[in-house]
Amino acid sequence: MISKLSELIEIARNKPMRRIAVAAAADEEVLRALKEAVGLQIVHPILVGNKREIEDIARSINFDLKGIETIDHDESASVSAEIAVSLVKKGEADILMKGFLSTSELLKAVLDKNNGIRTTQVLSHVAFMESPYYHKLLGLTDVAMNIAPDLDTKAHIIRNAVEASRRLGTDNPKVAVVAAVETVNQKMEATVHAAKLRDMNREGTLTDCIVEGPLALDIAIDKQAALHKGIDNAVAGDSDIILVPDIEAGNILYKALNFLGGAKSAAIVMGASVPIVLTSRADDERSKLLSIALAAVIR
Ligand code: COD
Repeated sequence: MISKLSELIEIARNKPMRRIAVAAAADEEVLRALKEAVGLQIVHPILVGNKREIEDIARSINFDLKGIETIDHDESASVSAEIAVSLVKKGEADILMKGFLSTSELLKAVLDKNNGIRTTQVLSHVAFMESPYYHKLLGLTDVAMNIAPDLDTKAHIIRNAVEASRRLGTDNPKVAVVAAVETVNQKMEATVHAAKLRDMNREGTLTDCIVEGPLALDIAIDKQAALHKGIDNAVAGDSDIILVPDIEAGNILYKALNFLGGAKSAAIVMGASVPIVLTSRADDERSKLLSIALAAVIR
């Protein structure tokens, strides 16, 4: 398993260069990250959006667009998303990336029954966090796509994160299904789901990982806290993946780690025909670059 997100860049550089279709590409942070990724020979972009705006931004950041295709259009961002998705569908791009448009606008184009790039799988977001207070990378899922997943969807979200971890070198990752407490309380759905997911793992319907839950976050990541509470299992204090109860809890945890916890992150959406780079405005240029590298490695 890689232990630092910067290793993603080295691994991606040793893989064939990936073609990345960027929807609504007229975004300075996105173009800055792409400029670096192109310089490192990780990706070859196809930029979709208003060509004049893209060129103006590129000029202002000294990003030489020579040899880079721009698909010019003047319509809305959702049209940009449709064009970028169609490039993937036609086999002309290996990765999809979000530019200056909302997450849901891009995902709607991805999920479109006729023109989208869904597979039979559930799509879900997984972020890998590098925190100065944790001894290894920590996968967080799903903090950006599935709003209030039911039990079955949570099982799929775990499978996607397990697959992402496997591709980064961790077989049989330890999955903590987090909640507010360690005991099942029928009034707290997260605890009920956690116990069922743990049972599914024990029964062999959720495989290639070790699932424990419900666990409070401190128990999931801190061995001393776990032992203090008398909890001693393989996952407690050593989680590889945290499954959050819903998008609200997840998004707040993700942003708290980034903005208050000094963490770095790389994130993608799994489960479509190609990885999707779905960074948000809150993510800095480095995190966007790391996410591009993650997508290139996972692809
Ligand atoms: N995986 C596979 N298929 C899906 C998924 C999924 N995760 N979600 C929906 N579908 C399918 C449904 O089965 C259905 O066939 C079709 O897509 C439409 O489903 P709806 O009507 O439930 O979905 P939408 O289009 O209203 O919304 C899907 C979004 C992904 C846009 C929605 O869940 C969403 O807005 N998520 C939050 C995105 C966001 O704002 N993130 C912010 C964090 S930065």
